[in-house]
Amino acid sequence: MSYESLQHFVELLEKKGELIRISTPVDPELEITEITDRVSKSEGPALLFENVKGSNISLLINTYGTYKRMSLALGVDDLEEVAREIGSMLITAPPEGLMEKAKLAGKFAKLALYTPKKVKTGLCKEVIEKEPDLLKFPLLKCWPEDGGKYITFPLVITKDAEDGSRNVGLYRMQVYDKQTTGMHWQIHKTGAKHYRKYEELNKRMEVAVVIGADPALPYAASAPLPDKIDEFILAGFLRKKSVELVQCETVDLEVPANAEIVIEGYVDPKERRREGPFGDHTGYYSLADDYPVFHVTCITHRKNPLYLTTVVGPPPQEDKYLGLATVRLFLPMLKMTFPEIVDMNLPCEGIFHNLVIVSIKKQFPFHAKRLMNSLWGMGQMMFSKIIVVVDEDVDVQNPAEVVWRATNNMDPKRDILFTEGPVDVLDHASPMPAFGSKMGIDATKKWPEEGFQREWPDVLKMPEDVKQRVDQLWKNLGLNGQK
Ligand SMILES: [Mn+2]
Repeated sequence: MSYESLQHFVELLEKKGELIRISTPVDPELEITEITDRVSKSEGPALLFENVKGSNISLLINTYGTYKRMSLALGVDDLEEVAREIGSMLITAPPEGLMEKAKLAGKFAKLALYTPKKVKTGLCKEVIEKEPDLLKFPLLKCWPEDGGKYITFPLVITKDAEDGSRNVGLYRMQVYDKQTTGMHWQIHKTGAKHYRKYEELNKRMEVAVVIGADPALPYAASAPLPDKIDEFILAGFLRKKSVELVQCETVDLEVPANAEIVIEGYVDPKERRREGPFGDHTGYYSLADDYPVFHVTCITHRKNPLYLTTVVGPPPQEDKYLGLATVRLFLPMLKMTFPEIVDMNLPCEGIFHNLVIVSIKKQFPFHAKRLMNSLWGMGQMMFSKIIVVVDEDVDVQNPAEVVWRATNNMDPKRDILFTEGPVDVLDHASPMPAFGSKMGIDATKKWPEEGFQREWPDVLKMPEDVKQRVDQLWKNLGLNGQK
């Protein structure tokens, strides 16, 4: 199902008891972070702050902060419904005949149904300000050593200078004054690639920034799509209805008609300004550095807009569920390339890319090492610092089981593989920024063909019939209340 706007989603959350309105005055400097941190760590509700000091605009946070709300944001009761649908669009074996090929093409053609539609006007045009002032919004200063106030959940829209392909990315924006912010696109991000082309052409790049829209949109912007795939098509597919776009006032870009707030402007080539530090999703400060500068030319918004924001910090935080959704939704696609993959877990405590645990149905000797190398060569999986590969019968969603099984099954000298390459820009331990080493751990059962000459023992397992007999006996054992 699709939501007409973020406020429509808020109404639904409120009906379901998934949102609390807070009318007590609170300070956007640190206080909202501390409140949200406590609530998100206890899997609490979305929070709508109606009385943020220094602003007349309400602030929405922890919107996606549980599995249930993440699912609701994509219009389903359980994310796995979306994963199954994506899986059914894909196939695990190449099509054999013409009929299969036609069917497959038909399934992908469904995506074309969800290309964005241009409309004349929308909610985001209710107020148009040509003398824009960013400081009227309830901007957060999240952590004590932060370089200033930040827009933390902006959808940053840019277009490729050559082919016009659109990108929607999430890059934090440090607000310097009423009409100037930083633009923190890291070197590997598509926004930065677009900007590099404009710099080569020595041309100004137009940018539009959306704050708050149908909840499928911010999720789509967070998803690791290939460069040329429009995030708005993914959003349309997720909400089962094309995203409606309107033309901006001062730049040649389109934005979602139902957006709460739109900030239009440009980034000049070569201009840089100190940005940061910022309390980041690693749970550490990312250091100050020089980044491009965004100049605001116009702000449009709904009459009573909601300011959507988030905080990141020591995990778990709200971003846990955005990351989780990505793992579940993208797993069917990964399985198409690697049918040996059974399941995958990127624990939020591993900041997603620091630790990847993957289970496989091992098909040939050294299969685990082959998979590690493949993953390090794939899109954003290249940032994986540690990849642990286990056999299919290990539940990767249970970290305790992974520790038990993986550490038993490995001989460090034989089973650890080191490699080097680009690492996440936020990695503070790598010897150089954005470059460092990665480690793979083959924790699968070792085969004779892999040079393992000893006997490999079975893992302990109680037969199902014994378990069932004990279930029957249970009430007579006087162990009520015990598991
Ligand atoms: Mn993209």
